[in-house]
Amino acid sequence: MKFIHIADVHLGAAPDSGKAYSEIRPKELWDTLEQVIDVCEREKTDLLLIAGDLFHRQPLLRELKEVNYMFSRLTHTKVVLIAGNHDYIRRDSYYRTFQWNQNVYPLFGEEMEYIEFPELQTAVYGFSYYTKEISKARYDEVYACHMQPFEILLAHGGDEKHIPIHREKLESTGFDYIALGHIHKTEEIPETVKKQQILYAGALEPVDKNDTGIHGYIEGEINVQGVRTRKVACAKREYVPLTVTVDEMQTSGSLKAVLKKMVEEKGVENLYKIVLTGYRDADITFDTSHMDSYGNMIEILDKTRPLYDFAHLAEENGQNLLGEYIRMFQGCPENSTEYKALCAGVEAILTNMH
Ligand SMILES: [Mn+2]
Repeated sequence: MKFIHIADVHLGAAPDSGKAYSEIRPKELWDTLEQVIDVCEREKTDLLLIAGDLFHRQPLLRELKEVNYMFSRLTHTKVVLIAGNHDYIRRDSYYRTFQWNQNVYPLFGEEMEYIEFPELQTAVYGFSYYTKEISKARYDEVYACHMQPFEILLAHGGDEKHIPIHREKLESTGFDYIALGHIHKTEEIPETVKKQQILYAGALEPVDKNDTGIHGYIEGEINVQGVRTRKVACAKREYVPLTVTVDEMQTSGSLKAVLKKMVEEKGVENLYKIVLTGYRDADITFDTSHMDSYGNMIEILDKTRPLYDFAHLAEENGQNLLGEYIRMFQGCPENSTEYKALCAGVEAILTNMH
């Protein structure tokens, strides 16, 4: 039995609005889902498992029709999904009444239910969110009923307000595979075969600047030997954290050129979170509002410190406040709070003196 596990597609989200790429970003989320569906069709995947938050908010009727059309193109694959905390089954949710194509099996109950696929010797279990938050550890009480040789659980949550998950409890539930959703972060997963696997797919596409790393889906196969899984990257963009160390030769202009080159090397399609560190020339301040050459820098955090020659400054200002101030901090280590106070104070005094 071959499956593909995705989660947190967040259709309808518009990440980083106001940036150069943000207008096409909502469409990209749909395109990537379509790509996954193409893979299912090409590889004759038996089950497409969607572990919650297919939508970022309550789905519109036309969005459900579009998604259903995409699913209906699958000639072999069956689709099983649950609703997560973002697309929870609200009283007026279109999820309640929508007529899905016959190959789509929503597990939209508030209590645990399962669907059996005897031809695949597989049963898939799950329940959906009816509220935005569920603080009860509901997965602590679930178990496989052994209706079929292979049993899968779709589960969504893993933080305090969204069904806290205790891994050791999940391990004793008897499921062969637990397809998790909700945590967007992805981890490198080496290809493995185990009797049981419990995995987060991570967001299909990164939708928040904290969703760093390579995103995609999990491809798996279950047979009598166990569960084989492998992570497949397919997201169009990646949030890349970058730390750039400056030196006293750097000016705003030269730093902008350095950043531009780094972005070109790591991909102009990616999104960057930049931290500047190191010592800059004490006369220079970096104008970070004009450094985003490609419009893909989500944030630039300037943590650089001015490079003062404190000994020289103290000597030159033997008799005044500046000299006295510097001598007060004599010998403090460079990463201490005192050192920070020294730098900030010197900067303030110098600004006042000029
Ligand atoms: Mn979620």
